[in-house]
Amino acid sequence: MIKLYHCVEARSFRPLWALEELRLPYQLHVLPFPPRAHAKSFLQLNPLGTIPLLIDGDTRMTESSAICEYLVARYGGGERGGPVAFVPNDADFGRYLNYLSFGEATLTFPIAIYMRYTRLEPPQRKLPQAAEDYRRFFFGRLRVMAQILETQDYLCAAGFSAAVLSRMAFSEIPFALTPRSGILPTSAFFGSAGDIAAATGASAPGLVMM
Ligand SMILES: N[C@@H](CCC(=O)N[C@@H](CS)C(=O)NCC(=O)O)C(=O)O
Repeated sequence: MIKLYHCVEARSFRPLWALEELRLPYQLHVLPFPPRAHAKSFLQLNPLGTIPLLIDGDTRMTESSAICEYLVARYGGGERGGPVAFVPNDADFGRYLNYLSFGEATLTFPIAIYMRYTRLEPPQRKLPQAAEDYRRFFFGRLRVMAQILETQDYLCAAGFSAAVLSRMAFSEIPFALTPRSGILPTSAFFGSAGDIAAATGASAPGLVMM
């Protein structure tokens, strides 16, 4: 069975959401954050100490967006349904690849700085100015996606895809950070409320605490 190592409110949310969308059986290992400090045995499985870690037979992956693409390409389509699987000849293939990477490469960096210097660091190391600068930076970048979603329901016209799954990893962030309401049509961006509730982990099948 597929195994996913996950921390709450972290990038591993992306593959967790993908597994739920694909309705795949999986075993979820929820770790305290950061695992390198609070779950040291995890370093034997992933020397990077980062989550996600996905193990599927002999396949081991540690990049959240790539895992989403892997799961959809390998297990999507057919009767199982779930996110759209793109092939090189599809008109939106380039856009799909672009937004598959956009979440991690372009959106997560400013979010990570915001999170670190508002929440994770102790009071004496908090940096309100850096947090505010990168909060603004994040929304400047997000606007590109908002513009696409003004004219269509999903980032790729064909529908819900791993490009949507790769949006920023922290599920509460859009609500916590939105400086003005309505920047994104959230139903298109997030999938259904049921999918999100399932993907938060608490009621997921095969839950294992480690
Ligand atoms: N590019 C990787 C980054 C993985 C990553 O840095 N994950 C963070 C959590 S969001 C982590 O495990 N941090 C703990 C640490 O660095 O010790 C991905 O997209 O999965």
